[in-house]
Amino acid sequence: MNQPTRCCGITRCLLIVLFSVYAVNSGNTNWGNEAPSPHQAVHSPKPIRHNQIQHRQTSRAQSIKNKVRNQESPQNIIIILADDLAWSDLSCYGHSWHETPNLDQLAESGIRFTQAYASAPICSASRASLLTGKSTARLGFEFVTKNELGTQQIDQATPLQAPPYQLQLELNQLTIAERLEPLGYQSFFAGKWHLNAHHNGYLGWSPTHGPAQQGFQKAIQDFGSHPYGWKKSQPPTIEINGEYPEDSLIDQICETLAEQPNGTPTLSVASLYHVHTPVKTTCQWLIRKYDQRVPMDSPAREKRVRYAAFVETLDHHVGQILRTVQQSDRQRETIIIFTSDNGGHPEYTANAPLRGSKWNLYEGGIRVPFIANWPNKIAPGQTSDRPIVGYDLLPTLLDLCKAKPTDLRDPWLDGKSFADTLINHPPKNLSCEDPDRSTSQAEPEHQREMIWHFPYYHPETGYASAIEKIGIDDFKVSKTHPHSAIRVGRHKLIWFPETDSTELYDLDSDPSESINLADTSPSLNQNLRQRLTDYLERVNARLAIAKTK
Ligand SMILES: [Ca+2]
Repeated sequence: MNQPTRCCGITRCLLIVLFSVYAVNSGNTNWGNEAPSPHQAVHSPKPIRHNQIQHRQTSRAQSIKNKVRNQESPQNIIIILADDLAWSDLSCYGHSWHETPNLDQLAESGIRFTQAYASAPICSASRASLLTGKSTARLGFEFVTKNELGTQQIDQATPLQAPPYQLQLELNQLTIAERLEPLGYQSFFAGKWHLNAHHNGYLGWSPTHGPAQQGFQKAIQDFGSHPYGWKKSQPPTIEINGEYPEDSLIDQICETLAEQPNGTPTLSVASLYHVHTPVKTTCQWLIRKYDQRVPMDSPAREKRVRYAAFVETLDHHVGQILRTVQQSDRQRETIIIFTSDNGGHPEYTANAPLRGSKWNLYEGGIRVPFIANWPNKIAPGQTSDRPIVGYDLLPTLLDLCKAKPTDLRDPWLDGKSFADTLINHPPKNLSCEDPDRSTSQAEPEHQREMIWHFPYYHPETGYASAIEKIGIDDFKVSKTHPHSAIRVGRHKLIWFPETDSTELYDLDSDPSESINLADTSPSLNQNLRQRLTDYLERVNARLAIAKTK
């Protein structure tokens, strides 16, 4: 079996380890010294050499800060990451009964992408890719973290064996926080991490591979009002229209954003647990509201009523964050990115017109909402059909923050900057940019490759009873076989190693992936298959391999 590429030399590894130690030791130096509350697990700073480190950090940040300000880069970057939110779930993406006024407003005053993708159809892999700018194939991180090392065991005989589980994002991988730190940015992470082996309970942060070890100076672990945070009994229900339960995660995110000092460039990642299962709400008024709205003949109606309440709760939380930014005097210098880590859950939401769902590489599993808002730079009311993918975010932010062009051309990055679409929309203004600034200039957009790689089976429990065919709005979990995909221009090819077969779709004319062109367009099929194979070989991707007898 091939081993995943590991990209650093010894010197680079040492530097990264030293930086990680420094990041832990200097944690919380930027936004005050508040004591962690009982529900909060902040990575504590060690007191040694605290003042010295803080002084060095502050003076360095000050000099770079002035440079950043002069170049009109965003002083404040906020990434709001939803969990499992489907492409079609928001009202501004066409949902007919979900009410999402805050996200709709964010889109109306910024830009909304209609062909944005997550890097993976599943949590951990998608998040690892988003934070590093690398594909899951290159990272060798294609599935979700587990409690311990092992290999996938399925309750039905399968011809292939998936690669061993990956338990964490390795420390030698540079995250967005670590890439922005040399440009003077301080970083804050709150919420769902899911990039280490579960520690002290499901989704618990590890003391060795948590956000503090990956470049975030401040980090808050808290489940808030999501059912993950419920104790043994369900909290009291809320009957009054418009009232929501207290959410300690959102409160702490807002407090931190409000405390961020003017003049310090910051990156904040608000990684929210909604709308991931378990889909339970204490807001009875929302249940009543959507019980009136969801059509009586809707499949999975009861689940969809609860899910609608969940989506509106997510929107409420985003609204709290947006209001905090609006009430600060940093709003015009703040870029807000909103997206989801993977497609919608098949049992709870309709992904139509897209085929598939979370856990597979049809469009419903990977196409997600993506909104960007920056009052100073992004023209309001824009919509873009440019295909972008989660691993593009890191080079895009580096581009906006005026990283060196050589950093953007890092051969280990898979992402391409789409900064030109953000700040120069409509495209006629592209000539204002230095062509060396954006990597997207280096390759014609219609030739650009996007890659997804999922060499696993799913579900691990209940595979035998899962439905065989992946359709549109199944409202059931289906069997996912190992598969990989490539999109170039309007075409997408999916390769299934079990049968060494391919499916080829024209996404412009057939977004539902219903007409397989593999046999009728053999030349194109062969071309994309070869490009996918070449890429997987080039990055030494881990493959599902034949089982030994
Ligand atoms: Ca997810």
